[in-house]
Amino acid sequence: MERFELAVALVRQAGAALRQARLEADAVRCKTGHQDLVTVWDKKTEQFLRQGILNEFPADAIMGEEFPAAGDASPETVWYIDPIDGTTNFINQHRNYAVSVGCWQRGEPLFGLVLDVENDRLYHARAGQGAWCGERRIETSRRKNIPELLLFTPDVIRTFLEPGRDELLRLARDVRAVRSIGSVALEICAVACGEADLCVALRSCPWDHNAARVILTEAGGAVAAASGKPLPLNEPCAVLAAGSTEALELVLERYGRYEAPQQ
Ligand code: 2AM
Ligand code: CA
Repeated sequence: MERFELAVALVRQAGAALRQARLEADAVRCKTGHQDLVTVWDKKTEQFLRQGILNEFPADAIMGEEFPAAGDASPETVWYIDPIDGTTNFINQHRNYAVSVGCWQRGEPLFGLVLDVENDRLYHARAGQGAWCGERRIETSRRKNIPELLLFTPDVIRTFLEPGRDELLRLARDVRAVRSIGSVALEICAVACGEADLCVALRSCPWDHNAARVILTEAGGAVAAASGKPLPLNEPCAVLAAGSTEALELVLERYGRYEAPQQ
């Protein structure tokens, strides 16, 4: 089986298990604080995905959220996996969470998969072959008139209301509306399918955005670091995603380049 087919099968199986999952109160733990959570299901699902990948492709490296990076120091093929993107939603809502799996080879994207688990919607893209939601081809909205844009962010308070966010707050006031799902992967996919026009995620990790960025760029969109620099592959970064390169550049030009403070 090829990597893409394997990934689709694993992600679908993981989604089916998560839909059945019921959380016991003691199955939730705080990681860095009360807003950064992990459940037994995050760990179980990541283990399941890792096992499935490494059984077939033992030389591949995996960067996932819940376990230390595995594999070669300079591997040819790297997988970025987030077993549950939107863990808070998984716990409190049991919807609006995703399984995210991206795969890159020699620094170039191979494919990205983001499963909106409860809606059973699989966003997928292979490099050079367009972006899809299930059987449906998707593309970005192409809107670039700022007052018409819908902006998604996974964390409204940190994005707009912390010190040093004046320009981002001005952007929030100038766009048509701000919405939050609480899952970076699903918010970037919302831009990919034209349901949103911009996404600003100031604390995003490679497993949060690398699968979705392939889907977005295949759908005609663009991503960059919020500083305007290219979005790195292997480091946490403040992410700006838009429906087109033009829209991305317009936002950077009018609202400045946001340099994330050192963590
Ligand atoms: P998670 O659910 O996988 O943790 C909203 O909280 C979004 O930001 C989610 O996509 C969430 O991913 C991500 N997120 C939460 N805490 C984070 C952290 N400490 N660093 C980076 N991303 C985080
Ligand atoms: Ca996660």
